Amino acid sequence: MAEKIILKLGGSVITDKKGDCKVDKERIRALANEISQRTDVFPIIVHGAGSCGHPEARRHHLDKGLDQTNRAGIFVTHHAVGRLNDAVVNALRDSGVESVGIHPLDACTAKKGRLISFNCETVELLVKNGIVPVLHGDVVMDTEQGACIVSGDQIISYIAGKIKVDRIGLATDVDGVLKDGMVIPSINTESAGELDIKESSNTDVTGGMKGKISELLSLAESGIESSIFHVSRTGDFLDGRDHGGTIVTK
Ligand code: IP8
Repeated sequence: MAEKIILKLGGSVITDKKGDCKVDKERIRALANEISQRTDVFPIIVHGAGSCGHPEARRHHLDKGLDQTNRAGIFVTHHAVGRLNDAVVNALRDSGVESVGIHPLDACTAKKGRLISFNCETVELLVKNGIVPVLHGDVVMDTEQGACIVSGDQIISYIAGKIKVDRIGLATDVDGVLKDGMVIPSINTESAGELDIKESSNTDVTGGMKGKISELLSLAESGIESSIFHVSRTGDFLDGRDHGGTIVTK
């Protein structure tokens, strides 16, 4: 039976972060092709927003919640990341991988920026029927602050708590978690505390690498490991080989 995995495609690897919703179609096509060649892994795909969502969310200050001035940001932000989601789904389908987009705005609610509901049964049933679900970071309605931005990393952490998966991998634009320019092969809560992990670019409303590590560490605390590696090593991760990146562990 194929291994069930969660594969996150970082926003910075599938968009040009300097552009305004500039989708990197070539990279997405290459990743879709890579995925289509594997029959022994079945992925649940989650992607970030990159330049299709972060600038919009920042512009409408949705990370601070909803008020009378920023309601249009819901549509604008969701529409931008939805465009990226369509590009990922279309590339997968063009490569022969049957897939469909699942949008957190439609499927989830949050409280103070944390997911409180998401019926993962749809994801499970899609997998059971051989259809790859493609989820993404999104704007989500929030019972306390009106709306919030939920990162793809938070989605991963939530899904992995509900659906049993064999492996979790995050393809990024860096080789892994770095210290003095070198990849740290594994980190846990204790060792991460000693590192100075920076929040990334100021358009990233979900905390960049710092936000990612904190989601993955809480997942690791519940016994679920994950891997962070350079996007060029995605094939190695899919095949279960050494990916040269960082394993986030308990
Ligand atoms: O790129 C952010 O998701 P991330 C989602 O995984 C939006 O942090 C809409 C900015």
